[in-house]
Amino acid sequence: MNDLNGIFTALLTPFNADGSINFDSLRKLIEFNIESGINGFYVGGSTGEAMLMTGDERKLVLKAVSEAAGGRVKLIAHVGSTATDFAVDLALCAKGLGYDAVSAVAPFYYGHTLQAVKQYYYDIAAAADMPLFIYNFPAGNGFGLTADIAAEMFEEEKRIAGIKHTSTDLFMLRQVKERIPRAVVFNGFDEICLAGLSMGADGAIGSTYNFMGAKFVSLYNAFRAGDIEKAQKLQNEASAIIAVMCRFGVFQCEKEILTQIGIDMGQCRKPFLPLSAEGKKAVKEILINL
Ligand code: MN9
Repeated sequence: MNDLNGIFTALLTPFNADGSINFDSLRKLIEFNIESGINGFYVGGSTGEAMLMTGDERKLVLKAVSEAAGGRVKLIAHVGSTATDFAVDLALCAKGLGYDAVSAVAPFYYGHTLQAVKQYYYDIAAAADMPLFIYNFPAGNGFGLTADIAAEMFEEEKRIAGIKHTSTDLFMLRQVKERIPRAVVFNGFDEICLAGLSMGADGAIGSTYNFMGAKFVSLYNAFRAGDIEKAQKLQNEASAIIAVMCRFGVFQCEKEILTQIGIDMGQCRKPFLPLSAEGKKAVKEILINL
């Protein structure tokens, strides 16, 4: 898993005005990101609005991305779902398409027991027989992964390769790295990317990399080269932009920014609300400073 590291864009899904997937824009977005120097794509996650898509749509996106990327960057497919069988089906699809790894959010909605959550991951790993990244997103799904639980899971299932850590608990990130040397950990909140890297993250997966990939690649390289001052400057610049986006809707702002720079992204699916007039004004300011 040593080659899965660096900056991964959590790929947005562009939609047409009628709500269908805009594959032309998806290909443009992929080119734009590869040109920005990112190391890979995380496809079909929260940012991709996968939870607002049908299973068939999720598969079509997985296929379109693997074809367009054509082996130039690494690919992780997010296959998480409320039902193990759905997740397994998507994982098999990703495997057939040549993805490097799969990832899954814990099964949400029902308050499952820890044993049931673990079994969900083991079933996906066994069926797909490929590296699996636990998508740890406690604020989004209510399942609180701990370093203890992670250590048990990595021990019990060797195909579990890492964690996408979308949490501000960086002490836990460090504990995972200390206790599970083979764990590959990606930082999940872009506004603390540098902090995550400094606590031992191997890379970062994020939504704002859709349009700020070049900035975060520079940040990553500066950090690895030991130029902390430069890395901090880049993080602070990015965080100022992200702070504005958080006020108006992160995905809506990302889509508006990309649309303004020439990649028609359309709207987020309902129940996301469209970007407000105030949000559009804020995006204009962001664009001036980009
Ligand atoms: O994939 C994203 N996580 C979520 C990562 O959206 C839950 C992040 O990139 C955030 O969108 C970003 C803003 O909070 O850090």
